[in-house]
Amino acid sequence: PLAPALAELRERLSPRGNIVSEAGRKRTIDVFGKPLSPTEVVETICRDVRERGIAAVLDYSKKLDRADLTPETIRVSQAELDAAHAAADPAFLAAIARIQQNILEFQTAILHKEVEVRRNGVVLRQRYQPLERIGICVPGGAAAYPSTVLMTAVPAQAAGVSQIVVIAPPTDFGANNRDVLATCKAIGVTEVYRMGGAQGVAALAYGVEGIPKVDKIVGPGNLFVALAKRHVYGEVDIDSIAGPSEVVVISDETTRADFTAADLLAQAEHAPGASILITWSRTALEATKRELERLVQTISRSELTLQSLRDFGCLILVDSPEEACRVTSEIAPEHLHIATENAGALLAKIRNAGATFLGNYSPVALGDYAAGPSHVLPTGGTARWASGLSANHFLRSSSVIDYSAEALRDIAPAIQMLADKEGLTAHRLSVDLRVE
Ligand code: HSO
Ligand code: ZN
Repeated sequence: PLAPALAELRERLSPRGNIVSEAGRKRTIDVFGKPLSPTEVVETICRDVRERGIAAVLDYSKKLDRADLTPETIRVSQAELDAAHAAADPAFLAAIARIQQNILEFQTAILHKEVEVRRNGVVLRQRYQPLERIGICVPGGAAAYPSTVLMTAVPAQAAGVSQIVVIAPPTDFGANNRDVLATCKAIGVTEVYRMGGAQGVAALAYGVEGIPKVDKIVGPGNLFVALAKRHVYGEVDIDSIAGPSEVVVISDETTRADFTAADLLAQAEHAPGASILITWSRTALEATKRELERLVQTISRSELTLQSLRDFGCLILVDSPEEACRVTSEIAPEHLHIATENAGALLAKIRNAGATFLGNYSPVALGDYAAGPSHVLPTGGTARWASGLSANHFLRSSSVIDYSAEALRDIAPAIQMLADKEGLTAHRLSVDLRVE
């Protein structure tokens, strides 16, 4: 039976420590002299940053990230950004420029356009305006992610956001990383802070001395960043609560098994990352398994990747293409790669997926790094109701209503009827006076 099998799969695929897993919720951490849940730790930190401002941020940077910072050095200086950019390999900068162009082209094309509806004496409009100031969390734990700077900041630029703030932990993979800093400089992001975790999110949400508050916080992060974003939502907007990365690959006998194996390894390399193969071909399944065993020997993080595959990987044999689509839609994966013949026809049967990649020549890495849609995508089954980050998430819509006297007279009875039903006589009066 599909439902219980998928429930078990979902539980197994939600890696330990994740916000959505039992294990993640039960974990305790001792940073305040007693064991607290991750949520309690994050609430304590956020409250403290709200009350004590920059002093609290600096205290937590020291306590949790072992970084000795001052109100001056917490910001990456223009000189540091310039130096990182000047020292960068020109080929790296050329790649950044090319990718920036791809992202900008796609994100600009999908921007919501103003809509106007006109009929007798009535003008209705939907306006879209960019947010003014946004904050981007760039992770800095297991690897440096210049790609995340591109995949969050460039959509914001496409939307017309004027102030883009980047925060990254004070680590070699975070705000001290030259590739990350060179990328910021290359695309024109000049407000970069060395702060991560819950304290970084809280500083952005509430504002602290020298760092004005933002309107929205986006980007991935560890459990503490995720919980802090959830905590400050309402004070500011957020994109989503990101969990560990996942992929479902659907393959058949026309799929190159070595390609598929490499795609599954790429996901597992995020360690943890869930890599799932779904196929109705036993031959394809066996071939992928063989290629996984062969290729895992050749990659640099083979131990971590193998562990992630063991913990969160699976190969699923289904009866038919239809069942493959049903199972996939139930999983609602962050990434879906349909690597079969007639991939487009299968896509029509998929209900839920954050981003879909078609055919042998569209690996997920293409979307991770270069294609144009953002790689910040809904994880953990949230693709059922959430969308990947895009330029439109940096716009607000607001409506405009403009009626003539005649048009108001025409609709007045309907308004009066509803106002009477609700017993709101001043509402009724405001219309009566105008149509008398
Ligand atoms: N697969 C990650 C994005 C990423 N991959 C960054 C490599 N670098 C989440 O979609
Ligand atoms: Zn990736």
